[in-house]
Amino acid sequence: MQSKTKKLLAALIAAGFVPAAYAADIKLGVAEALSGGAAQYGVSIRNGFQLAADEINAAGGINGNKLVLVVEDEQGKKEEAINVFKKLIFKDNVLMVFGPTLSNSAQAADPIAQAAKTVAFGTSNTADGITSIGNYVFRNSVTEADVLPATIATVKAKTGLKNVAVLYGNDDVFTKSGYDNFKKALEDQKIPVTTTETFAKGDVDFKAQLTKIKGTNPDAIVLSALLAEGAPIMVQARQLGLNVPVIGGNGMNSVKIFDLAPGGASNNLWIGSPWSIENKAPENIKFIDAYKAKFNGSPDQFAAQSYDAMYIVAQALKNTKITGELPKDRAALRDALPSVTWTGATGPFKFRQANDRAGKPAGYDADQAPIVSVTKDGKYVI
Ligand code: 1QQ
Repeated sequence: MQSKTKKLLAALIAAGFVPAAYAADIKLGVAEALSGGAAQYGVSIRNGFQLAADEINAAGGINGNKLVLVVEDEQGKKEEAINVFKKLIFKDNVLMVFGPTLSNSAQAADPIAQAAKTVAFGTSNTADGITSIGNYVFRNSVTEADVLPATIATVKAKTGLKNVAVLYGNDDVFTKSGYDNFKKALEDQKIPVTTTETFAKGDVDFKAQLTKIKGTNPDAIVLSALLAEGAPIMVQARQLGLNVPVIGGNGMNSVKIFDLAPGGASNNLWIGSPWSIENKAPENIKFIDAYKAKFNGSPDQFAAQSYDAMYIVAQALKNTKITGELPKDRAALRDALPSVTWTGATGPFKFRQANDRAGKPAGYDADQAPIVSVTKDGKYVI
């Protein structure tokens, strides 16, 4: 485009006469928890998106068009996720939205994207039912339903556990869904539960529940928690002399646990994930090296999944003709996404269609198998 025409177009966009999608930039919304307790995950997620978008742009963008991220902090709160989704979709006119960080927020905000026929792509939502919201809802995060049975089976095989105590947060979509799936997996694998205890978001003292658990002498603790509560739970369990394995879900799968539960308190934590820092596949080594160089620290699963998600969307965009008509472009991106396959930091990836509550086809889940790791001296090892 000649510079005069470019200037005129920029003026028309600024004055609101022409939607921004007419520009050659492809605007993608990023709605993640960048402050508050869930920022433990959200900052890594944002870093993964930035790294991938920078790499894609440096390699020529999408058919010559540049990816531009519009990043918003949804604070890990569902009301804020709703606000941010509305801003990105209706004011910023983004082509699609990545996020939000927590399933708790996704359950509230994704219906807005669905109603606006705009893709909502979660890279960290693992609760049941998120992709039942509708056919514009995608995720590449592997669900608790897919991960937890494998995690339990591995710990059983490796430690010979005979029974477990269960501890979960009963006021969060993810921690409750983790509990439901743990319960089912324990029943299916015929592992008795010695006691089931609960906590709520914001709790800081878990000694009452842990003392009760200790009294039942379990072989392991099954824990469905986010880091904000899960890390102090590990610290207090170890203080009480409860040194049994802790079996966690996605919320406990972060290198932040080593800082939040220091001095060995984080040892013997078992989690399942498609991503491991130990995976020596070339795509993963490239990702880890590039992440370290850009952010001066090691990546985690959350960064790996957002990094891969950006490439998955880039693949879909390469097969989408961007016309500048936003509703048309949003629908075209949705239609191009389900058939994308991609081998990235988390290994080979493809989508699997989910059903809604009535059993009709809805959104898309990740079709990926987990690897189970255990923490040892500040590392997740396979
Ligand atoms: C969810 C999760 C959290 C651990 C996201 C960071 O898996 O809320 O679904």
